[in-house]
Amino acid sequence: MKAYIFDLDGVIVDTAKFHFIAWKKIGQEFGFELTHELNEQLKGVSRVDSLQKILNWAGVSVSEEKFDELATRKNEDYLSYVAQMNENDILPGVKTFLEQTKQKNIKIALGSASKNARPILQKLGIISYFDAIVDGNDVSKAKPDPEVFVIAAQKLGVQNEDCVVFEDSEAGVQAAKTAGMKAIGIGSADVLHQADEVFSGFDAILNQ
Ligand code: B16
Ligand code: MG
Repeated sequence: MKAYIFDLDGVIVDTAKFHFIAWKKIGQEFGFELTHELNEQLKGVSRVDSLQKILNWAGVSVSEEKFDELATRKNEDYLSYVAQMNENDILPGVKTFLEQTKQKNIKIALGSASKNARPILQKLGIISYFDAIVDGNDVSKAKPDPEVFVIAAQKLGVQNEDCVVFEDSEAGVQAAKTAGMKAIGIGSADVLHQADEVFSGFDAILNQ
């Protein structure tokens, strides 16, 4: 394998819990309680598509203006949690794994749906590991469409079949498989059944 493509939220850093808290608050404004189970369907999904799903679950429709206001407010709330993060919030084993990947001359890319990916990597002090970054600002089609990973492979100059994707979301695993890449699930095999292999985290990969 020539390249590793990493998802951000839930793989490199546990920002997934901040997305959950912020979306839960938005749902409550419409009397809807977001559960952990339904939240799985929001992982890896763009901000706009996530809000649309929540409004559908809540059984409400809003004006375009209100929709934009809700998406903006959710992001501001999310960023207030992100602002408190530092290097210690990088998930266990990730930095060592990135270091070992560099030493093996395997290329490294980020393939994230988040529009906040670059500032988060900067804040965590690990942006310099990445040979290419593709995030929510660079794609027109959200996961499970493979676009984000296909662009990452192109930017790295490698074939799709030479890439391994590390993903915590169902949508992301599906995107990787559609792109013809190997998908390593980070999380639970019950949720990520389409992945080629599933690990609880990078510590588990390093210890295998
Ligand atoms: P933002 P990933 C995804 O990031 C998250 O999993 C998903 O929950 C979020 O809605 C999406 O980014 C958009 O994030 O609001 O920051 O643009 O997992 O693809 O790294
Ligand atoms: Mg993710």
